Amino acid sequence: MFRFLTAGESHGRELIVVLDGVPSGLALDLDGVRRDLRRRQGGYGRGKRMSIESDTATIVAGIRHGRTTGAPIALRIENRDWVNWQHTMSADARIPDGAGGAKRAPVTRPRPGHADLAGGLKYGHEDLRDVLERASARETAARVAAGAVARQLLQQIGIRIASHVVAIGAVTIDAADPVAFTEIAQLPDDDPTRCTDRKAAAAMMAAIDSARDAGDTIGGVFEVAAAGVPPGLGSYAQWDTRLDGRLAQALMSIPAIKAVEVGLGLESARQPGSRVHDEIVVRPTDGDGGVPFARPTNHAGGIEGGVSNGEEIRVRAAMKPIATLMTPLRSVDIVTLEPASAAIERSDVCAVPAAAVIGEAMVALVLAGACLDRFGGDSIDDFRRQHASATAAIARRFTAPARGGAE
Ligand code: EPS
Repeated sequence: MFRFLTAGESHGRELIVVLDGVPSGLALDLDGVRRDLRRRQGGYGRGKRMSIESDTATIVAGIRHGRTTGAPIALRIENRDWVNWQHTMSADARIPDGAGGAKRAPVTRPRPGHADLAGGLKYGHEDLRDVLERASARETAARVAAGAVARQLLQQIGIRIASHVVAIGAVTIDAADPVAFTEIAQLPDDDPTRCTDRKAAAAMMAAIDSARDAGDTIGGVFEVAAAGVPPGLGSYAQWDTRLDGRLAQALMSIPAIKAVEVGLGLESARQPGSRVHDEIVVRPTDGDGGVPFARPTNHAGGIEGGVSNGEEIRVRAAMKPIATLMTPLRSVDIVTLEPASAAIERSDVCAVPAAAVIGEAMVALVLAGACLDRFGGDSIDDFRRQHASATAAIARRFTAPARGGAE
């Protein structure tokens, strides 16, 4: 079974991810992992923390001489900021906060919109730092490292994943049709907004500047696209095997995501069926090994009945504004029970471009799991062979000699 778990606090020593179920024999390109980690650190509106960190994954287990062995893969990402927090975050009962200098005050004024209050009520914490350290989006660096491995697995069977930002606050890209995959994939790694519409990108940066000037924060929407996805991933047979459901859960699990859309999404509720559903037309194959069907539109976002239909997968996620405001909202001190302004922690003004990269990782992880469910494979050669054979079997059904007759 393909699965992963992360551990680590925002200002702890390091983040760890264990990724289980990756076939043996995959040549892992660590530069690819580094590249995704660097992309996640970027984006206009990030705070000062990102100038401290320089995220790099170190392989701890599961790889020998550059290839996966089939054993669990463990990766660690150091928190460079740890040196400034080692007493506050010490695991050792004999080292109290303040042992190395000034003691950090406990966090007692929960930030509306953050996990602070709900987490404190649940786990009984008096210092809400015990909540925010793990609820922090810092954890997503570990997901991106795991996602980079999943991406490399998917590349073996021709699946590519890219993302772009479609809205920041009220600024939305000007595009009646979906932005082409090639255009999304061509965005430079260091693009500050990850937006393909240059005019909208400038307005997005201005909106982030205005939020910062007002001591406020701003959210937005990103889209993840996956090309080369074979038909037949996921299933309608059980609720928890539906691919759209699995993608929605994965995207919703990214901190601050409040809504997910597949394909036309919310708009499909406003339009009649004749405008929503993607017609099926005949495609001359000329022996190209593909299926003799085409879809002039892709409102379904590549998924019908919880099953991938061979079109590009298109999913969008809406991120709320970051919960730490430099001009804080009203809150209540959980110790004195007096009204108080919410705590101010160093934070980002906008992290939507970074969230788009995290969205790519989550989509890669879900698709890798769904591909392994469908094609199996203890080794990468098995995985590739079974993918090729399933693709050929679908095409064979529709070639002239087999059609209508017994095999
Ligand atoms: C975060 C607060 C900030 C962000 C952090 C998420 O961290 P700090 O409190 O250290 O300034 O930078 O995001 C990351 C560290 C990251 O790697 O994305 C929060 O409270 O969620």
